[in-house]
Amino acid sequence: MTHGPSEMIAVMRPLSPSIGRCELTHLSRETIDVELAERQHRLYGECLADLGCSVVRLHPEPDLPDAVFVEDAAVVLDECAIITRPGAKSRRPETESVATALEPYRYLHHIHAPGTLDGGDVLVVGRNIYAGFSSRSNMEGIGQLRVLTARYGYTVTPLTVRGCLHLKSAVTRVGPRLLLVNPDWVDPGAFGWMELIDVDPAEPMGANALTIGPVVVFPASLPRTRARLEKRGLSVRTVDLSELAKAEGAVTCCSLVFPERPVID
Ligand code: CIR
Repeated sequence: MTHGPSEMIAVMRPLSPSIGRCELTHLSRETIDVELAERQHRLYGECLADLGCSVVRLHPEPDLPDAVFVEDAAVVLDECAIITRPGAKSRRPETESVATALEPYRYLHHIHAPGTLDGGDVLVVGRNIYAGFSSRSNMEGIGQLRVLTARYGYTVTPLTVRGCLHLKSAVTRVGPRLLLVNPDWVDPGAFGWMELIDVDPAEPMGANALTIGPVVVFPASLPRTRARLEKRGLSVRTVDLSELAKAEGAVTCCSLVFPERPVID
């Protein structure tokens, strides 16, 4: 693992050559061009570095097809990190090395069986945590998340997601109290006190955006929703993750981005 002096950390993992055997829930299997996927993933990492992140690279896990999607293995809060227990059994061995990488920065908590939780189902907005009740995250896992985070003053609201893999396929944060949402996949009424931008109806995948400081990292393939973000005055950086999209991956899932705050004994 290597990282420089910057104060934002982005944990990433190299793409596994076995990605063609990834978990799929809503898409039919298509051939993934591993070389192109690697190039796109490298440019994504360069984009994060350019935005001021120190990239911490985990060791490769060539036999874990979905290991590049590090977001699902942990939830990093200011006070601690929660190591998840992914809903897909094939993904559970991914968490150990993510825990090792996060240990220098945060006190660690763990989700235990029979709970399941994918990081992609956890949206943090200030002290509000929204947790997707999905095919990957169950109420036991969400309940454990609630207990673990209550001591730090967070409230956890479970939300049912429909038609998509994770809560963050349906909604992400693009500003302090501004959300980008696909109202077909999650009930927008749940976010009553926040401002919402709807995805363009022609781009249902458009609700997944990665916000780093004042910049929104967004897929190049979704220009209509991008135009909506820009119209709102947001600064957008586009990345092309078309090959990882075939594995149901998007911009948030390839990194864990958080402020560096070493654990002090
Ligand atoms: C999976 O089904 O678990 C992977 N193929 C895709 C995971 C994407 N993760 C995310 O959006 N947080």
